[in-house]
Amino acid sequence: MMKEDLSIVTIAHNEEKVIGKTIDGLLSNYRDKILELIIVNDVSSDRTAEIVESKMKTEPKIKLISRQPPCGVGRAIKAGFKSVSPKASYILTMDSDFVEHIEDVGKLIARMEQGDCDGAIGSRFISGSRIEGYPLTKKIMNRLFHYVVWFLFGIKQKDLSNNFKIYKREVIEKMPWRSDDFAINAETGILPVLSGYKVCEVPASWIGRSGEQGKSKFKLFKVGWGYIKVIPYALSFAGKNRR
Ligand SMILES: Nc1nc2c(ncn2[C@@H]2O[C@H](COP(=O)(O)OP(=O)(O)OP(=O)(O)O)[C@@H](O)[C@H]2O)c(=O)[nH]1
Ligand SMILES: [Mg+2]
Repeated sequence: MMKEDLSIVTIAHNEEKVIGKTIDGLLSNYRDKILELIIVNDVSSDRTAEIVESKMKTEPKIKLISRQPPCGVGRAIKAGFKSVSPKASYILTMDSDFVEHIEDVGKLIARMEQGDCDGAIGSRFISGSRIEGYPLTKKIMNRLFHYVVWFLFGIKQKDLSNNFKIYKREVIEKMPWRSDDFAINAETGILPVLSGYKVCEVPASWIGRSGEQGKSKFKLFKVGWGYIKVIPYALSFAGKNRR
C-alpha cells in the first residue's frame, strides 16, 4: 500500500461517547496511510456532529457527511462509498464504536499490503480472534446465516457480516449495493466473493459496548429480516455473475 491512499468510511448515529476516540485512534496510528476519514452521520440528536466538526478545524483529512432521514446503516454506508475520493486506492468500512481494538485496522492494512487479496475481512470467528459480550441470540442467528450462505454458495469466509472490511476501490465501486439497513454488512461480504474477487480474512476482536460507550442500535428482530432478504438478492446476483 502506498502512502495516503486509504479512505476510511465510518458510520455514526448518536455516538458522542466514542466518535472522538475512534477518530483520534485512527489518525494517530495510521495517519501516513489515511487519505481521508469519512464520517457519515445520520441525524444524531447528540453531540456527534459537533465533535467531528471541532476536529475538522485542525484536521483536513476528516470529512463529515450529514445525512437527512430516512436513516439506516445501508443508506449511510452507500453515501460514504459514493463520496470516496478518486485518489483512494483502498476503502475500509467500519463502525464508529470500534474503539478498543484500533490495532485490528493495522491487521487489515497489513493483509492488503501482502498484495495477494482484493479485499480482507476482520473476522470474529477464526482462530486468533476475540469475541466478548456478544449476545447469544445474535450469535446463533449469525452462525445460521453463515451456514445457509456456505450451503447455497460455497462461501467459506467465516464472518461476512462484520462491518470491518477493506477492499480495493474498484471492488466497492463495481458492486450493486442494495440494502438500506444493517443487512448491507452481509452484502459487503457476499457480493465481492460471488464476483470472484479474492477476499481474505484476518482475526479481529469484538467486545460488547460497556455503559460509557453509548447504546446499541442493533435490534435483532427488527433487522434480522433484512439479512434474510440478502439471500435471494445474492442468488440472483450469482446467477448473473457466474464465472
Ligand atoms: N449513519 C448511521 N449510522 C448508524 C445507524 N444505525 C447505526 N449506526 C452505526 O452503525 C454502527 C453499528 O451500530 P451498533 O449499535 O454499534 O450495532 P452493533 O455493533 O451490532 O452492536 P453494539 O456494538 O453492541 O451496539 C455504529 O457505528 C452506529 O453508530 C444509522 O441509521 N445511520
Ligand atoms: Mg457496535
